[in-house]
Amino acid sequence: MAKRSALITGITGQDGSYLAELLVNKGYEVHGLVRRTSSVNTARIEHILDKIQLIPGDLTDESSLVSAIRKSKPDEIYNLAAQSFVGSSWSQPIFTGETTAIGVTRLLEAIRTAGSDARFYQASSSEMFGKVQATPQNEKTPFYPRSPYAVAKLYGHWITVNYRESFGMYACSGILFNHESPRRGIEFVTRKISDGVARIYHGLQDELRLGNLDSKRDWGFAGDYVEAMWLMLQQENPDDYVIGTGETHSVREFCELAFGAAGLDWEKYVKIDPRFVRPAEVDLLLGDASKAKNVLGWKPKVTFPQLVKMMVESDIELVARDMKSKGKTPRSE
Ligand code: NAP
Ligand code: F7E
Repeated sequence: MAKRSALITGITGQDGSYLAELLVNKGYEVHGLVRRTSSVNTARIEHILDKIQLIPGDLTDESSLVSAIRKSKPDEIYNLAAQSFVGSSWSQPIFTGETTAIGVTRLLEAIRTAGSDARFYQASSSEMFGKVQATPQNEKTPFYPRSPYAVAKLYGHWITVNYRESFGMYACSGILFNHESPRRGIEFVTRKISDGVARIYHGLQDELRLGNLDSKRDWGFAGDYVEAMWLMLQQENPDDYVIGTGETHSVREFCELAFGAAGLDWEKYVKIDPRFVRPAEVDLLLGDASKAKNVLGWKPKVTFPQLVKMMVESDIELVARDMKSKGKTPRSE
């Protein structure tokens, strides 16, 4: 039987790297769309570069998307590419809209132009619930986006639903709550904390500046969440699913556990800095993933304490390696 082919946009990102690993292990021919950058940014997929194929392209350039689809002939397309940092979406609202919102339509149109019958996954977000109208949030909860990023994701969600209903496409929107890992971008709060803890542990800095410690998130492990993406495209019918752990924790709790994992007291090091407080906040997110559990048979494996520990241990090791490479001595044990 011919190998199944998948095209992943955003393959250089956190989720793209885990999804590529998952699909390679399942025997897929994996293609990844990569945009032109002035320096190499394939660190997260370095270890599987010989098992995947990279295709140049950008969500702002539809012709490159048509070419990528013609070249990869995918059975499944995972649209993970986006300007994904909520904080930057206020300073770059138009770019965020171009990529995170209209980029979805460009990709859906490219599928039609290329005459492809690939199944389509759209990376939607719990940020769409924003100022939450009910708790916990499920597929029926009304949306109330609170940032240019969330507004853009809401457009991406509805255009996916609309192309499914208009053209009969197998298109799914996965409404994923926050998911983290040692590969998380450094600007997101969890990784900022685990990296900060590691630097403090090794004596490289003596404080960590953060914004709102009261906001609460439903944090899971990215490796568990890419499994749900794949499952959504293996069903008889396309549908939308909420993916979360069903637990919520504050940024403060994350700090407590993360500093604690390194034997440190967070209150001695964390300082509040208004620069990191957002113009509009999402106070509380808590996912109800019952539908995914019942229909897809999905549930998360990594617990919140395990996630925090995994991230802190990884950063302590990463910072130590970096120090050694610069001739500095990291703290031992
Ligand atoms: P990420 O680490 O920020 O990765 C984003 C990816 O998109 C990168 O590969 C980036 O490429 C690529 N990209 C950005 N602009 C592009 C463009 N114009 N054309 C082509 N590629 C472009 O994000 P992530 O955490 O893996 O998240 C994956 C997706 O899920 C995103 O759409 C995000 O918004 C969504 N999501 C994430 C979460 C979460 O908690 N992680 C939750 C819900 C939804 P470069 O490497 O070149 O920058
Ligand atoms: O913020 C608060 C901040 O940037 C989490 C993206 O993957 O998940 C992510 O979006 C919370 C917010 O993630 C700092 O105000 C406090 O309340 O880690 P974050 P996010 O905004 O929840 C969703 C589901 C996505 O879809 C997005 O793509 O932490 N916070 N102090 C801080 N946040 C940051 N970044 N930095 C701080 O210093």
